[in-house]
Amino acid sequence: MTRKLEIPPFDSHSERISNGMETETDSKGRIVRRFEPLAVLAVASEAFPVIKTGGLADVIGSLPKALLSQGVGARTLIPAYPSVLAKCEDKEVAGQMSLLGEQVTLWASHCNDLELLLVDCPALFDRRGGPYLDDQGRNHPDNWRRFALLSAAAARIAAEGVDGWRPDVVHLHDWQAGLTAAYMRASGIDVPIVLTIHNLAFQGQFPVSVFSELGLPDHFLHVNALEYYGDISFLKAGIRMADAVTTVSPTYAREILTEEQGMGMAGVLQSRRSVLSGIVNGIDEDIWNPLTDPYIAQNYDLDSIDRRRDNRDAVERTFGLTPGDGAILSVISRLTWQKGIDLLAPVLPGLIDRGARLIVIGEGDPSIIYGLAEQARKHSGRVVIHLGFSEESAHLLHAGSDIVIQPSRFEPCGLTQLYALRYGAIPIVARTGGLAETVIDANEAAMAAGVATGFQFHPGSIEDLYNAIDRALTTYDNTGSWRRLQTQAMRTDFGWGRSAERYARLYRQLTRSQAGVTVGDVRRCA
Ligand code: NHF
Repeated sequence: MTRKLEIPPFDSHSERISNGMETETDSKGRIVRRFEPLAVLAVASEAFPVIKTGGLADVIGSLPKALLSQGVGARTLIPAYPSVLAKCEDKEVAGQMSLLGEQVTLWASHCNDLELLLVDCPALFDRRGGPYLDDQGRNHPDNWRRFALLSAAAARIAAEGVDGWRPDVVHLHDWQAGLTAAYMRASGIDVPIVLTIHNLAFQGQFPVSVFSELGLPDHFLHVNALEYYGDISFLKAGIRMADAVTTVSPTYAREILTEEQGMGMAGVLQSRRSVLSGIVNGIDEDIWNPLTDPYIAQNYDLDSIDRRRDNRDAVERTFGLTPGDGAILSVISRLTWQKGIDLLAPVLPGLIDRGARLIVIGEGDPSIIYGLAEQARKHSGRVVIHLGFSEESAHLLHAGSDIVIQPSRFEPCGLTQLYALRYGAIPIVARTGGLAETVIDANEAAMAAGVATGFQFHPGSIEDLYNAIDRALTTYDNTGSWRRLQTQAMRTDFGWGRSAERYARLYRQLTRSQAGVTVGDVRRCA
């Protein structure tokens, strides 16, 4: 059974205030904030805990819970991959529809704190492999059709609702949901649309030949709509046609407007500059809580931080590191150029000379993995590579490592550094995107002021990465300074609170204004 979202009802004494929230006075005459209930349809290709390949899933899985406290009830639409159907045992049919020539069943399910809607179309989603790649690591050849179907289903729900529920706002995440905006505009569905870009590198670019299969009006094959350098792009459709475009940190929102970091979309984004903003991601503080985390060897908090030692020992044992006092550095990441993982091999000898040890977990580019595997062979017990990813290992590494490195060349937000801060593992991050704004560099002034939480270096620079590691190891050798850094890190607030409030405010602004600027643009291309 689908549980109905419980949102406090309006009060007759309430009065509307400028941000769309409601106020009322309590028995003592104090102003109490109340919210106008709002229903949001979130559309995405993955959602933790039912399907996860990366940080997107964590955000999709944790934002709805935070939005509830803002009076926003979200339902999350994702494809019914086989693993999702297996995990969501408790589900009921919420609708049947025919979309793009396919018969589709819509399931409603409740999982953890998520109200899920599952788009079930076995012909497109019952596959071996993951959401995007087959079991050989190649893109599913019909990804355009798979995610067009997800988008068409979202547009249908926006138009007709589902089991009596209708969204006030549709919130699209990344290219896989981007075409929803096109389907909604094509049918004149007047529900405000927010698009969030989690990583501009992934644009849903497909040959123009598939356009005729999408069931969209011919004039959408236009530079102001889907057309993208002779191809089509689902992400571009979303950027051009959403009422608001957000990305996952204010810094990344600025960076993607530049030719260097705009990944070919800078011009398109500049055309939507007035509706583009950055809202930094939060983390699920219930799941990522060292005091209650079931995956770690010993629970702890700031008051019992010495207990981290047991987790450190567990990390040594689990990953086969030679035990010792030298700092344990971890990398928990996709092993790719974007993540800057190729910068690590050159700094390893220096790091090992200082008595430090390194664990890398993840999957990715074979040439990068090969380089690291060489180092692991050379420095057995001091450098370990663990191919693959598991939630359990990630939690244990945050709890037992001293330092977590994120050397990304660009990083829209990054979540690993937020988990690290919460667990008292000190992040070393490239000064880019969300990394730049969530970690405060431990320079002399920040240390003296007691606000430092980690170390930053210039993205892409091996020398600067080495210097940052060197600075971190020097600080590590000074127990007092290190403890101050850990204390500051663990006190940082990276819950969803403020960011959920910003999303809610944005939704409410849109429901009041119904901008419609891009609809006009698209019509003009006819
Ligand atoms: O944090 C969730 C994540 C981001 O930087 C991350 C990324 C993918 O690249 O928003 O999405």
